[in-house]
Amino acid sequence: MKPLPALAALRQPRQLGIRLQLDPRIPDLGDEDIQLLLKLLARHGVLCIVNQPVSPRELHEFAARWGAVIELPAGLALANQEPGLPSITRVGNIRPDGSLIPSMRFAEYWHHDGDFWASGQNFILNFLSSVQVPTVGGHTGFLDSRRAYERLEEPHRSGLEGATITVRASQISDFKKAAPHELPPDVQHPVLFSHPLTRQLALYLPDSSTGIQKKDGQFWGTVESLIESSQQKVGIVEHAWAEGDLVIMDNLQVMHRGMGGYGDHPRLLYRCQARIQSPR
Ligand SMILES: O=C(O)CCC(=O)C(=O)O
Ligand SMILES: [Fe+2]
Repeated sequence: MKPLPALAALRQPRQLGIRLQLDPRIPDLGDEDIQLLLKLLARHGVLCIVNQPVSPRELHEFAARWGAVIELPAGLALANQEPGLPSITRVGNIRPDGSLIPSMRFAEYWHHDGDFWASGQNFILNFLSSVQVPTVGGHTGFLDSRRAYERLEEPHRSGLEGATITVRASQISDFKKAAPHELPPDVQHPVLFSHPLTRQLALYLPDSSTGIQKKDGQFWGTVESLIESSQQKVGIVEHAWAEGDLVIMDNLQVMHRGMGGYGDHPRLLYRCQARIQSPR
């Protein structure tokens, strides 16, 4: 899809992910531009702003205009953060000194970033800036969890009312090397929730081995089975990165995953996260 100017994109019907071409550089955007982008993000779930290479500092400052920037402990950030700027995680396989981390595998399963924070604290936006694109693989997948709710048939829909999923950070595979003090406590999320900006219902399907508990405490099924059936119904969008892409994603209405397949080809994305306080 050809990238659109932001105002034209506002007239587009909802679709998962939209490509934008912005004239000013990201650091030069005004407050009203950010408001417009937030509206677009609330509608489309993912924005890809093309041709916007940014430094780690610029990415941090841009994210800070949307919400409170999150600084993760190293053990929750691949132990590969930008030196002197721990809010920037270096996603991929390149260390700050340029050396390659062999056989890197990260986040190659469907998830919402921030699902280990308590409900109300998990409205997390990701800002991913593509620095180095591997010659093979390395795409990122997106799954529309709002549409997944809309496509949910009875009796599943009512069966999931009041259902919850427990997230144990210690069981998240990417956090296996985290020190115990870096791991947040267990949290429980409702599977059905109303998005704080759009008020649309969506599914929230965090990574959890404990499965989905119905309102009456009975086991509903595994999270993987609901993700799998959602994926079959709504499909996925696979983003093939170009250098300079700046992708913003709303972790409440979209799931994502690394699609892998880049072996030891160099791949680097800068990632920053900002928390939006949910309006009450
Ligand atoms: O590597 C990817 O494509 C996705 C990584 C990811 O899940 C993240 O940065 O939050
Ligand atoms: Fe992620």
